[in-house]
Amino acid sequence: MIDDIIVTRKIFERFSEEFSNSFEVDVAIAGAGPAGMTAARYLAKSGKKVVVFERKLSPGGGMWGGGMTFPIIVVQEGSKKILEEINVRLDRTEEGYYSADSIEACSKTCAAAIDNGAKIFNTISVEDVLIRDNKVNGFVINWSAVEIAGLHVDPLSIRAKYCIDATGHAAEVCRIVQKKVGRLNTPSGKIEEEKSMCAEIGEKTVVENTREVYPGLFVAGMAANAVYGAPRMGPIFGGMLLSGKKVAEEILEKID
Ligand code: 48H
Repeated sequence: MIDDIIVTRKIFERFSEEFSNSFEVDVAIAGAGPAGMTAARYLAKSGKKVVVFERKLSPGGGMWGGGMTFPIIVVQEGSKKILEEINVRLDRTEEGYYSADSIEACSKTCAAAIDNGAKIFNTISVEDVLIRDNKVNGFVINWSAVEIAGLHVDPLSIRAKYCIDATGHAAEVCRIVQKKVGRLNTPSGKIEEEKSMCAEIGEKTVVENTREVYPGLFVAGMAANAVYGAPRMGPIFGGMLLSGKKVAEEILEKID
């Protein structure tokens, strides 16, 4: 016999326990794309308490769809190790270029973050930040369903020693800080905005642009190029993975 109420209680009790265990963390990440999930994996592997908030039902961001929905991604020599570490099978196509099944790369990237102890909450959107003493020290979150329905429902907050904006092209968290605080650590003090496609430059700059953009807030992945005015790069994902690894390393150097 299956008791429907036991099923309901199990879901509610386990969610309550896991959610309340995530109210104060070492690192909070907005966005579960390749950059955010790779950062989550390395941070959690180093013993940090990590929570990821993802607006959509599925984590993985833009990596599922490969290039124009052909489910294949390309990575380059310097980044292939990040996928090899999690047993993604790579085909060497030409000198320095490797291809992978995007569904394998995406699902293993997500699984590795979870296996190392990161907690992902899907269907939750970051809608604001907590700021104390001119430092970002947490996220303000709400159900994506509330956001999508446009309901007037106040959000909740979580505290983190460091936060990462890994929201992709939109750079949503940096945009919020720009709007509410007025100044980011960029040449103009504002978001410089993403430039048109150039894989060669975009792949290099996405790693260089991965940094602390406001005290307590790091930017990684496509959001880093949007914030610092660099090009997009199409379906080559090495830069996203390297950016996720770099942001984890930078935070690990700073965190208590
Ligand atoms: C919670 C949010 C919020 C929010 C957004 O777009 P992503 O895959 O981002 P990256 O930087 O890891 O990877 C970028 C890559 O996918 C890409 O777009 C490339 C390489 N483009 C090149 C080109 O030329 O176009 O993932 C970001 C995730 C998504 O899942 C969003 O749903 C989520 O962040 N998200 N989650 N709160 N406010 N905003």
